[in-house]
Amino acid sequence: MRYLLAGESHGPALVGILEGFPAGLAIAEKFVNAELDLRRQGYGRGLRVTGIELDQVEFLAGFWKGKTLGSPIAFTIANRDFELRKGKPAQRWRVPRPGHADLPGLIRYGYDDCAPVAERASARSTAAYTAAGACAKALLARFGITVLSHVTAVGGVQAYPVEPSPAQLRRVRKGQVGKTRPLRCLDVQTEKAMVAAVDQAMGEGVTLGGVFEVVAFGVPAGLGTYAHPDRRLDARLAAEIMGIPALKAIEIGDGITVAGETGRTAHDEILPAGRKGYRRETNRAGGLEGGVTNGEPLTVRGFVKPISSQRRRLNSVDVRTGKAAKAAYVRSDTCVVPAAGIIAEAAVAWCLADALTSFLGGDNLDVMLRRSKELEGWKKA
Ligand code: EPS
Repeated sequence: MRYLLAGESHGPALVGILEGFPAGLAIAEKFVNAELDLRRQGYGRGLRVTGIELDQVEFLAGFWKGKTLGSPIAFTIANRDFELRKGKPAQRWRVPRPGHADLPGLIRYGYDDCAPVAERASARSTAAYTAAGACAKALLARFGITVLSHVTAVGGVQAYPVEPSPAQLRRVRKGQVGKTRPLRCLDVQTEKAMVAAVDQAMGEGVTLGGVFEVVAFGVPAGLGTYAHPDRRLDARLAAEIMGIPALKAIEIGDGITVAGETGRTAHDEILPAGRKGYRRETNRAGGLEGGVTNGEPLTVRGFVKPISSQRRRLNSVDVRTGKAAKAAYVRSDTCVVPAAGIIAEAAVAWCLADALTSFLGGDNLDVMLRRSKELEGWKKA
């Protein structure tokens, strides 16, 4: 499967073309819009996403009587900001923000202004990415695979590690719409401390990073391959998740922790289960061994930096004069960690849908479903 996305942050619309979906899949715009809504939410999001953008997807191609044709899907998401500005271009600015693509981007493309860089090097692009991931989720749902996320740290405030169930993650997901779980953290007390940390950061005009965890449930064993580095599922996941703006690191399973342990505790011992079956009592590998899924929940953590647009402007240089100046600030978010979790769900869903279509033959949904039934034992490790 492949995708191509385009669109500027303050241009008329974001657009996407998705290829490789099987024929016969229903994808409701309502479902995609609910995912887009979640991406806009979370405590500490800025005015643009909470007050201006509505993020409604419109499918333009790839469907016949409500189901995919197997041909490319095309969609668009309008930028309401563009209508409100009546198409007026974004302001020029010449003092790059440390941590942003502003400076390396203008060197790369030969601009004398940061605005054209920030038009594309903007988290606005992740709305289209989330829509692409939502389409992938619609496919995965037909095979009983669900991809969910939660926030485990904001600033220095960390939640106690847990192995969440799908029901728990669905609950924090729903809660967020009603603002009762504003950061989608599973632990209410920790979440209160996280909210206080965001309030403090807002007051000080700085931003906060953090950590989210994405868990995919119902993933069959045998997706991905160890055969070549770029086809390993862990490598594919790392590339997609690190492609999300503001991501600086990822961890699969307990990857970072086990680096400090011995081989005695680092692995998930294989136990017999029924006739020719296997089971594990731990999931330190995060559902992936050798770049191939092993039937356990797939678990990936993403580490998000504090975003670089902040009211407390850092030292920088005016690219026109070469003189010291304070970095530009317009309007922005204080904390994007829950949003990054939703975007990373899209990344995980996309990689899994790609691996699934390559395993089952991705042209026709009915054939894929029949094939997956034939491979019954395949579902569980
Ligand atoms: C962004 C800056 C803000 C964010 C934007 C990403 O936009 P603006 O400068 O227009 O207020 O709101 O994110 C989104 C619009 C979005 O949909 O996530 C940036 O500089 O990356």
